[in-house]
Amino acid sequence: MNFIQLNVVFVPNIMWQFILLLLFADLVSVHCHIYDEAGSVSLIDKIDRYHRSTDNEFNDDVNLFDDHGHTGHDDENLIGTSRYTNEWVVKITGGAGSAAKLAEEMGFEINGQVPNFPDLYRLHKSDHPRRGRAHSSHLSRQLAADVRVMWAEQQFAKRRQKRGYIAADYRLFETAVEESPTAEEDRPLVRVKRKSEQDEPHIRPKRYDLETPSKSSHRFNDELWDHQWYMHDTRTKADLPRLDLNILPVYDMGYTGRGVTVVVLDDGLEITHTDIRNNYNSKISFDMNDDDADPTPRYGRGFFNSHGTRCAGEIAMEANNAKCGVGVAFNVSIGGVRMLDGPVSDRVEASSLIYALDLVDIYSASWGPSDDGKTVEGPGKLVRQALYRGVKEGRKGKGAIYIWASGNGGRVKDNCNCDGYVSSIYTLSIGSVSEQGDFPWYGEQCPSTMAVTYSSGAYTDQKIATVDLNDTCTMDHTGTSAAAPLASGIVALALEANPNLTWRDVQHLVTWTSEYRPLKDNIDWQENSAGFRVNPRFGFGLMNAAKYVQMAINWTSVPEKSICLTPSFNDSLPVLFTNKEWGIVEFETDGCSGTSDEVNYLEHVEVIANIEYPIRGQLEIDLISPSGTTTQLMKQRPKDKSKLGYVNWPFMSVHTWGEMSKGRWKLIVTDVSGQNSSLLSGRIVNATLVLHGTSAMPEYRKNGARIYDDAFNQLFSSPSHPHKMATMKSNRLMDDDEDRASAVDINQLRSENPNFSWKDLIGLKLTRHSSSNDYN
Ligand SMILES: [Ca+2]
Ligand SMILES: [Ca+2]
Ligand SMILES: [Ca+2]
Ligand SMILES: [Ca+2]
Repeated sequence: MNFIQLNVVFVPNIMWQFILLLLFADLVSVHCHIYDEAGSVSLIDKIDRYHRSTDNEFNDDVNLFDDHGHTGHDDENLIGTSRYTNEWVVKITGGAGSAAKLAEEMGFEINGQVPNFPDLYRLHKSDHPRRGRAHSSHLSRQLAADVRVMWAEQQFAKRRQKRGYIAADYRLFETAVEESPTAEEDRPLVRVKRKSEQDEPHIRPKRYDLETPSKSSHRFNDELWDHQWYMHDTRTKADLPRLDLNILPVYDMGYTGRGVTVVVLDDGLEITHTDIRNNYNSKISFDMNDDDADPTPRYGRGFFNSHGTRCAGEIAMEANNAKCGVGVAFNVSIGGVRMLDGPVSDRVEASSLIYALDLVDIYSASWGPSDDGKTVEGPGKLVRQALYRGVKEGRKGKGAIYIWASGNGGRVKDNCNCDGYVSSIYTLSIGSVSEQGDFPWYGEQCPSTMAVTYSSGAYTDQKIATVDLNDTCTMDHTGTSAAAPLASGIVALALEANPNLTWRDVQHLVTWTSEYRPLKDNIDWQENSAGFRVNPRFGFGLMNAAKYVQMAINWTSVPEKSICLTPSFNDSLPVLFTNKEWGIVEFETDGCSGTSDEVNYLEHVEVIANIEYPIRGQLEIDLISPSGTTTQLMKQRPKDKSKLGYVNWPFMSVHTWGEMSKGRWKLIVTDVSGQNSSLLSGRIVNATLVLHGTSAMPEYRKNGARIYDDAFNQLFSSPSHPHKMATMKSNRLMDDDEDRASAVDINQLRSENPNFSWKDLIGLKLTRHSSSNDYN
């Protein structure tokens, strides 16, 4: 496509952007409040409106229909296809009576109010196809033209992918089952038992190990407990890589999730499961797909619709009942909202995200737009409102916690910053790390990821144990789907310890307590100028439950947040660039100093940009902060050949967390295709830097920058067992002084043995964890 064509395509947008930009310039200079039909709206709402006032999603949805149109090859992963439904969501003034009258006059049936959204009603057109390819814009226009209607939007079914079942991994798994004598049944539990017989002699702790609290095989009688490697330290030697999330000390502190409510938004929840039923809370559960109170999944062959139940089990399996395993927060109150097993529209997602908002502490979501490496999709109008309402009104104003799986598109080099659910500042997005401490093959990179928990990795790596449908258990839950619920469980433990944590405290705690050390052998770690170590694969690192909860107990809430908007510094927008020469936009900011929007200490940073280019996936976008931290906002996505560019897309980063906002920021857009052929050119039409943070320094940072030590890799010690501290100390000395000559290179081991597993590491000394002082 040549440049002239591009211009034609984008002219309306450019005009529109220009208007918005003017509006923003005005806002920034006078810091005024604006008003809409709902009354007073503050600047923060304005940001939200800015995000949601784009026609970007619409373009991309069109793109989904017309460009990609991939269907069916992995049907089990794809929930619905993109189609317009016969439902309109309409904002109507004058109450229910007025809405009913309007519906009747216009030939619609009214299907009630959208719960939790004042003045929003669901209208159905029964003589209209339930699913149609085309947008019936004439009907939308007809509705919108009525004086009682503020806006009307036809709902369409989005593609939604569960982030658990990964095609390649899955095929391997099926092959393995076929070869086994019990192939006729895909009941993983059968395999579990056989595996456990085989492996037990190797992992049974030695006697002296049992004296340390971390050797906890006998703590619970649950059948999968010994296989929940990510929950208790199964090492038999102190110098092996640590394989757990440090959860047991939290139980020793007395926290098990009691009184905290967590809802899993997914394809249903088997509420009668022996290991779930005692923790099940019907008040926070609902079935959006069938509009009833019972979220029980629709049963089918094999793993069909087991995803939500599996995710819920990781959080809420009952402890010590000899059934399946132990949930991270095993006394938590668990709910399920069934919403993935049917057309997933903006309305369905939004209603789910604030379902029982007055009762729910944590919403856990392990799904999202297709991880196909070419989709750019963010939340629709209602979901943006729902997330915003969630953090503002949830938990009596402290904010609901949204925990999101970062995506499984690593195989196709997808980038989680192309998923607006994950990159939203309101969601705490969680990626995976394998038991080897490696970034898994399915993992997606992006600087909005906050942390990782353990999950599946290479085929030989262990997976996650949890419940399965029909009152069974499994050890084969995988992907970032399995990682996010572990984080939900950890945050639930912290909310029991300190119910006053705000949604932002929960994120700050992640930055302050996640572990860099177990992941340090991976590339691309950097320390930002505030002393936080960050990585586009792992965020701030591996979650450390005990440290998280311990810090949470005496936590001082972070100051109120503010938002400082900075339009680009360049006089001469748009900035042109080609595949031979990059484009740069600069932002000069004083952090809105002296105003109510003052931001000195950064939290999230967003760049909302309009970038035109003939091949979207060839663009890499970097942001350089005033203190020199470079954040890769977008990496190359070879599969993304879209000509649409990025339209008002918010690129989010947490890599400058804690840094000072003031000074000059640089945005650099580069074509990385290395094409020598014909000249390709594009334009950065506009870009706005959005700085989120506080004017005062959060309390927890006042004693200096974060100290990264090796404590996490030591054998466990807890305050209730002070005599174990000595052991830890001596372990540390051993680590430092160990004869490194005999150490083994883990990568070499792996290359020599294709069936290499973590169990092969037992008894070996490894080079990868022997150099402990490189940062101290
Ligand atoms: Ca139902
Ligand atoms: Ca159990
Ligand atoms: Ca993705
Ligand atoms: Ca997020």
